[in-house]
Amino acid sequence: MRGEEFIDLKYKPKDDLICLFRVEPASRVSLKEAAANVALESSTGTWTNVKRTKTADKIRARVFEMKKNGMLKIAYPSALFEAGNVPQILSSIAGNIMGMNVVKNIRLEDVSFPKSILKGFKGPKFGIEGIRKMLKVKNRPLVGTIIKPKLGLNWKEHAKSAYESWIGGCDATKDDENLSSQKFNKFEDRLSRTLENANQAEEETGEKKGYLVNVTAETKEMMKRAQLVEDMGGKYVMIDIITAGWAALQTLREADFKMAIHAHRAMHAAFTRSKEQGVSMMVVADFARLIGVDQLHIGTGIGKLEGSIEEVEELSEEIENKNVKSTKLRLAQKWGKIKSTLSVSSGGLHPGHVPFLIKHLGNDLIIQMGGGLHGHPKGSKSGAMAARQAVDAVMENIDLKEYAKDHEELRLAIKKWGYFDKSLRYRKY
Ligand code: RUB
Ligand code: CA
Repeated sequence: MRGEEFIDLKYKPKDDLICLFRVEPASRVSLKEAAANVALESSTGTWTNVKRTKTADKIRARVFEMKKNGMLKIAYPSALFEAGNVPQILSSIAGNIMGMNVVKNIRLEDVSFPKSILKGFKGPKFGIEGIRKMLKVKNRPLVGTIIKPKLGLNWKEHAKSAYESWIGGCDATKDDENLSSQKFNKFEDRLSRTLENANQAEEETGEKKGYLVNVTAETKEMMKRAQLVEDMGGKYVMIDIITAGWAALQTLREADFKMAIHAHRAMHAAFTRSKEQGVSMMVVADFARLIGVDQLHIGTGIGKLEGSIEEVEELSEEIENKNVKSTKLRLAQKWGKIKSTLSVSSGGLHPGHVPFLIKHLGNDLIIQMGGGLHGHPKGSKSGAMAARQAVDAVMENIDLKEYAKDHEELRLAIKKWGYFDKSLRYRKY
């Protein structure tokens, strides 16, 4: 068989990047042939024999585990990669191979980085500890909101909504993924007024308040905007990591601003959603942590967007733990000096979900509610109060309905949307 040398079931990876693939061969193609083609096309081979140099031979990828169900582990010697270049790594391990005719379906489930690759990246600047210090919140989950309506507010309305959310109890308010600098809401205007309001809210509440301002734009423009946020004393920038691109994210992180990076993942589902084809969210999360985002959206398991709570739990471990254990669809990873990234649960959430989220994802979490906060019957400030009350109730181990007896904002929220009781049964108020 052509490409036989790319299969070596005795190979013991050392300084290799490891990929876990699930492969479904095309009809009349054996798994072995499909596996060899994945390894060769993603490293040093092509569709026909070409005389290989010694180096090309030495640094070829090797399939070192192959299961009947199509699960493959492939080792890529680190010499295949340029230090600190995520687009180059992804063009190898998630490039041409995603569309080869010899496979009907192929999904990159996970990757595990060797020390030599970890060394080429900064990782998160703040990490969970740094974020908690910056916002002066010791143990509880952080409460965040996405200003809604996502588009259509002018900068004054936007800043006012953020202010109300902060004084109601939010630690962080953020722009939505598709708000950047539209005619009705220019970046500079929104930024200065919203930061002013953050300062005012800090004075009034004695708490720290973060504004996660979306700097997503063409790379040079994005950097200009990020610089402006730093100059104006902002604590955070937010970036849509998939639509802006990995190189843009690297540029932002490498600039080493004093601010934390909040990563939104809009568009990830275009390639993560299918269980048969594409690249998993686990892989997105790995590269995001490696480059160095401090906070990453990982889903809810309960809200408006696809993804089971088990998947979300695994993602949370992947980005928060120092040492990650392997599971059916996950490879072990020792993160070494790379700090943790804080999990963000967001998308269709309201205060009634809080017991479920904390139970499954723990306290190291940002719980973000957009519609579930600004849609409160009494408006944004009451919505924020309800969100914070829900977190306080869970921290004090009190059922939301019980807590709502003397917390009117929470009562109105769970009356509108329902809630999880202490045994995690979903109930109507
Ligand atoms: C939140 C919202 C965010 C999603 C993104 O608004 O729409 O963009 O959280 O999804 P709302 P994910 O609270 O009104 O649903 O977090 O899964 O990447
Ligand atoms: Ca991994």
